Amino acid sequence: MKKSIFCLVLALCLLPLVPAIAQGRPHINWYEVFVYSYADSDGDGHGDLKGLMGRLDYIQDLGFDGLWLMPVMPSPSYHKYDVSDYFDIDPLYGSLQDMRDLVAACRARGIALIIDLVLNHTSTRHPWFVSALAALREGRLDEPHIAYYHFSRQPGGHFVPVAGTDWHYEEQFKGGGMPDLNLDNPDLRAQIKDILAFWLEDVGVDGFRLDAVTSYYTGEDARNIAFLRFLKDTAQQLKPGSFLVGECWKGLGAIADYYQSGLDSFFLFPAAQAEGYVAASMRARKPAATYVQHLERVWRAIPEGILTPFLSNHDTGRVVGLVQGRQAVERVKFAHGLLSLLGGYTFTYYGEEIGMAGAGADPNKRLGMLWGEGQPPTLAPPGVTGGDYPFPGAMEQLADPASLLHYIRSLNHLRLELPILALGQPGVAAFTDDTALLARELAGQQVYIAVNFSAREPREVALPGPLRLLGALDAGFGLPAMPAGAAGPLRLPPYGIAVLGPP
Ligand SMILES: [Ca+2]
Ligand SMILES: [Ca+2]
Repeated sequence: MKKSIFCLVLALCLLPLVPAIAQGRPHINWYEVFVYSYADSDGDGHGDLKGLMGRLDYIQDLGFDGLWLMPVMPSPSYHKYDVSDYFDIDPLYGSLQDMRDLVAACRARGIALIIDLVLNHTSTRHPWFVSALAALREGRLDEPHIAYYHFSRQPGGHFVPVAGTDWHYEEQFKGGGMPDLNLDNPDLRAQIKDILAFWLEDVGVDGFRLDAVTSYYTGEDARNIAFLRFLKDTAQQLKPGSFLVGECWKGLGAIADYYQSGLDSFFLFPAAQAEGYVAASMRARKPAATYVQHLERVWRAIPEGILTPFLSNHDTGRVVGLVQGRQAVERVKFAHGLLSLLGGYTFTYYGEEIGMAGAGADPNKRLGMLWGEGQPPTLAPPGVTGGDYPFPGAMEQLADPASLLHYIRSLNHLRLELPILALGQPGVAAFTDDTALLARELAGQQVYIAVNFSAREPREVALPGPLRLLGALDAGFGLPAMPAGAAGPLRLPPYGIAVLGPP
């Protein structure tokens, strides 16, 4: 066994880790829901807030204690990433009262609720933009909303002509009907404060997932970070302990820099997708050694911030495709297990718990949740060209203890029982080509996590002393066997993961 240098670092500088959510316990197992495709309460074929509310027992039973809703504000698009009113709920999803009811129902279950906040751009249908265009066409250049956007007479790469005028507007997500906002405008900043106050105080959500944070000021990381600090400070003043997580779709170094903003966390994009840490390590010739290298790089780059690892979201291919799991569900299970070993807040995209498949065009990744027992999913989003359901629906998987759903449920509950897995200071005790013994330390307590990366062979892992089995995950090959006397070695089945603590 090679000793990792990281265990030395771990021993020398164990810092107390302060959870990011100040009020109450931190929420560590997050579930991303596309309301449009989740659960329909009124029979119109589209998901809605009341439908989601009817599934909160399911979400809670799966061990999720945080919920991220993709945009719920009025918008002309099906995905709603182009907002036309920041102070309401899209009528397809329900009403503000439904949202307040959902907030209360989540709170009663101990589930934190955050919503997508899209501030880089609005819809072209937003009244601010409509007023600005009308004024430009009439030559009223002092109309205040013109300064909410970036209008120019110079055509350029990301500038789109305004019909009937010689003006152009900035649009970073070109062709989407999404004009970029001028986030320096003081009146707009005041509006943004009002938006945060409305959702945090009046509606009562627990925070935001901040969309496209590197596009606020494209190519200007320092200004993006400063704007994020403004958002975090504003949210903190309005509602201490509110949770803000940012979409910084960049490499590890850039993500680490963005933690300077004071935001609670950033999605760890390098862990996700087919080339990410998890899927790439599973394909590697020396999977454990490869994974440990990734872990140590991440922990060095972001030594104090809490990570937000995920495997897939609404913009990426689903996990089944990332790990060739269609004929080998144990690969999908192990990928979820491995992800959680990064530590931090894990985010699971709806439908991953049943192994839904979808890649390529965005709508393929956003199909209706399959509840099963003969219930049809919600209507497919416009533009679907693929995606399917390789495994049974949620109700069938709930009844099968060997299902993918039950693996994720066990994983989430293990993290809830042992928050040290998510929030502890991480380290690597030892590793071989295909086994690893990881460590977590929090408030003077220590646990070890033993992992067998082999897909076919059982492996033995030497233990540093007598330990007790605290929990284990069975990917389909059985549970680990604890040796007599508890001093090791521990025998792990293929893809086995065991958590061990002091005897
Ligand atoms: Ca509906
Ligand atoms: Ca922008």
